[in-house]
Amino acid sequence: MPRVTVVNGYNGQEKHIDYDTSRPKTFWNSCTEIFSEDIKTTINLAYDERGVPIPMADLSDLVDGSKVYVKSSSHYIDKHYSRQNQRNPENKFCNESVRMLNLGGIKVGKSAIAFRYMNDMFISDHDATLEDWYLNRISIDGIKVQLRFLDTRGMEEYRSDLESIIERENMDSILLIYDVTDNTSWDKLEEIHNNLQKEGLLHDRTVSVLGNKCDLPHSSMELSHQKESVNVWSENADTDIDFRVGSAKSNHQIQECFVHLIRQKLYMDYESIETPVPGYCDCYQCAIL
Ligand SMILES: Nc1nc2c(ncn2[C@@H]2O[C@H](COP(=O)(O)OP(=O)(O)O)[C@@H](O)[C@H]2O)c(=O)[nH]1
Ligand SMILES: [Mg+2]
Repeated sequence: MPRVTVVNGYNGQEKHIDYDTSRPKTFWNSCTEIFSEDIKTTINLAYDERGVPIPMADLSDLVDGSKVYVKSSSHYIDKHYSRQNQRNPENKFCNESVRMLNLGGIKVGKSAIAFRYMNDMFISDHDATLEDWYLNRISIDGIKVQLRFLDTRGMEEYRSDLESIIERENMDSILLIYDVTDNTSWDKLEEIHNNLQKEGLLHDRTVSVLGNKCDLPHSSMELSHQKESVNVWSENADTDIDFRVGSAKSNHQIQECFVHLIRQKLYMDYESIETPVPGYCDCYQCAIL
């Protein structure tokens, strides 16, 4: 029986189940049971790391180490969004909006990563002087999200104007990028991180680190050192900073990295959705006058 990591799709909490793939229906029972304290309703929705629904028939393909995000269509948070869609059909593509920017040294692949995620293509020669806004509409775990993304020019020196951009543009999320084949780009990223931390700009924002160009030869010893450092950043900031390596060229972990950051923001938004009081009728068409 494969050991599957199941993730609470409302707050990111992870648990594990040993799941008999020859009986896919038992997947829902195991998840409902393991999350009964937190989710409280019957689990019947599953999504992959990219936020894409996993059809019931594909549950039997899960293998050891698979990661599945689970939810319940009768949970009050999902009901909140489906009511929102019914009330505002014209608004149906943006239940939530996320504003994000990338930061990192020059030539680490910031533009290549943005272009790969937004257009699913690798372009090897971006204009280094451009600063581009991207707009994308995506569905993650059944929630329609509008993503506004700023591809910054990058930095030889730390640019203090970025601090005002982060605040002025109300950025929710920061994607910190370096090049795993170039140690000086890691030093640059550390400097950027330390400045953001000092200015209090990491507070209340979701942050991830992506080591790009993993399709090229690189040192695994350096990687484990960099991963350690990000763990320390997480501890100091008292929040989870995701660390992963990927490649804009081979399209490794790019979508997963963006979706992870967006999910963290969604989890923060879910906290502001009111829990219905027991006995409350959440059918919006009826009103007791
Ligand atoms: N091998 C490899 N090259 C990459 C990758 N991402 C970007 N590059 C190359 O790195 C250079 C700088 O990329 P660019 O996106 O302009 O970097 P930026 O200055 O951070 O925006 C370009 O020559 C890209 O072709 C990758 O994942 N793998
Ligand atoms: Mg660029």
